[in-house]
Amino acid sequence: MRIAFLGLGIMGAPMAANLVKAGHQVTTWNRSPGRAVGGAVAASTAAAAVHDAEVIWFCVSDTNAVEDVLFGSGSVADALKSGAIIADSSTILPSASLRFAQQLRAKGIEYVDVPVTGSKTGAENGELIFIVGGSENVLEKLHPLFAAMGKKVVRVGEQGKGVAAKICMNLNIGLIYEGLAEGLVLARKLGVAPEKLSELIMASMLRSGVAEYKLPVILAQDFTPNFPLRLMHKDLRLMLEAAKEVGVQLPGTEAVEKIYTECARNGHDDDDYAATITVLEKMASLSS
Ligand code: NA7
Repeated sequence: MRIAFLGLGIMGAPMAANLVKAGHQVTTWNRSPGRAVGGAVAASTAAAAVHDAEVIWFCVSDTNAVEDVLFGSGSVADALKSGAIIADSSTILPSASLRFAQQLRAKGIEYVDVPVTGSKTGAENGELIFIVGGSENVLEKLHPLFAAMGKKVVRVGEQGKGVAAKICMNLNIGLIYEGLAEGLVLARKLGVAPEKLSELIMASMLRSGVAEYKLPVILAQDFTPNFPLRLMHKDLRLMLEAAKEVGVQLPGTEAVEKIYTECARNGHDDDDYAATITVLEKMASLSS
């Protein structure tokens, strides 16, 4: 298939590389020049990347970035032919996703939300889980591409439901991780070694995917970003905004968002979100 891949960040670059590996004709574009994917053609503008594509895959930071690329100067929407499919893996506000789809449908362009879970490692290994929203008909056409980049596709419902489910999943990840981090900080302050608490967590019902993935990171104090804190912070804000739109209170999420604001102030934006523990440690006067 002829694919334009827009956004070669931590997730986008390995996803595009896996499409090339699967034999697709990939043209890439990234806002800042100098990012390339072996075997793909690099275009100098988004409009040039998409003009001949059957599928346009987005993987950019946030709602504003998607809107900019779709409808801003050098608009992708204007460069596309009727019948093109846009698959958006960016995690954005669900109501904005619905709005984009409506605007594009008026031009004969399908827009489906296909956010992912699995972090950098999942993207590199082609083991992402796609959490998708859109008509079965359109999604069916994307199956060879999902297969090239992921290990599972879950259709949540119509357009917009994929990204809605995604932010609810990240709500869980963000809050579970913060519970883990706070437990470890209090334990240390009470004289319990983090290694001992980790052993107990993994042997008991507290064991979870989040614990399994993040405990080694905490013990090694290695906060190289798999999922940068700034993006989880963006998602926490999305959860709060989406909740406000539908009249839901999220007091736990509000509390966690405040910790992320403190982390941003402490210069942790580009660390992995696991680095929130370092700020909790600092607040507890513990050395890292
Ligand atoms: P990264 O590594 O922060 O990459 C973000 C990408 O988005 C990168 O290519 C950026 O280009 C691009 N970007 C950001 N703002 C814009 C605007 N305004 N216009 C065009 N392109 C833009 O994020 P990840 O790859 O980890 O994650 C991508 C999405 O998946 C995100 O929604 C996550 O929550 C899930 P740059 O190189 O900065 O010019």
